[in-house]
Amino acid sequence: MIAIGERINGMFTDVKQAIAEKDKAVIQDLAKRQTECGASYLDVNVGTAAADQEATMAWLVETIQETCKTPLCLDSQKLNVIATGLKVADTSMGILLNSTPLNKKNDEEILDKFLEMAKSAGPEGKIIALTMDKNGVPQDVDTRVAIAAEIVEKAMGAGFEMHRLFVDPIVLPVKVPDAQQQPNNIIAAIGQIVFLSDPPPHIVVGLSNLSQGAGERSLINRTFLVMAASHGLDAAIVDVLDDALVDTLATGEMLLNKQLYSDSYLKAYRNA
Ligand code: THG
Repeated sequence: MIAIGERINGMFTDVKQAIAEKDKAVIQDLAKRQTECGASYLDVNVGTAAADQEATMAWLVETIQETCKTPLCLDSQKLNVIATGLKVADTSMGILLNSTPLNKKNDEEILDKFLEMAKSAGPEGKIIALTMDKNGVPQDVDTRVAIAAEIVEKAMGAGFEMHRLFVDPIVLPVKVPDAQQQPNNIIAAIGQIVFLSDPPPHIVVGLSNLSQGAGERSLINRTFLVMAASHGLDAAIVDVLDDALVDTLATGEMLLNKQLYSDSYLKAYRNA
């Protein structure tokens, strides 16, 4: 599983405050701890409170890079904010641009722009594309898979290799009324997306969305994570600082024969 550390996100009160006070230590501590806990990428999201989102993205990227070399996952709904992050990011170890829908009402070419930006970042430039289009976020399995198929086709047409494409079927809070069918739909969609191409694209979710507002957050997150992993999910934006979640993931991957069993498999997973 490719773990993308979720914690450097202005949605969290400590990060929001650190951004407001330009407190580098809080951000750098989160960057280091998530890296130690096995994050392959660090998600960087300025949140909604920042007055100047572009300047905040640049500050976060530079602040993180002063302390570690972990590749970044630039996370914004705004193309200009991602573009600003990309300008100051060290892309030599890789970069993930998060995220684009298939298309937008006011921007039919948004996916093509993301593909071009990722290509300009070198061979390890990658993107996350949401199974979402100008009509919004689909709730059913078939539309999710159909949009994923169009994303895969466009990426292939642009000569963008599948290992550089992450498809995100979009996880929503299970607590929302009438949303309880969604986790199962997402798992069904994942099971089909893996057959869209050979090799398939990566499949990623923002896991913590699932449990927003719920009581048993960590339990809900880690249970869904292993269920989805058994159907082909191979990446996730997660709280890598959650030990129970990482242990469950390690156990799931061992049972799926993706990690070798030994009596010390939990330790081995963390050291890998
Ligand atoms: N897909 C993609 N990118 C994403 C998401 C996605 N990026 C953002 C988000 N979703 C994934 N990251 C988070 C980070 C935090 C939370 C949820 C998802 C979260 N935060 C607490 C809350 O809202 O309750 C913050 C409260 C606090 O502790 O301060 O739940 O789906 N591609």
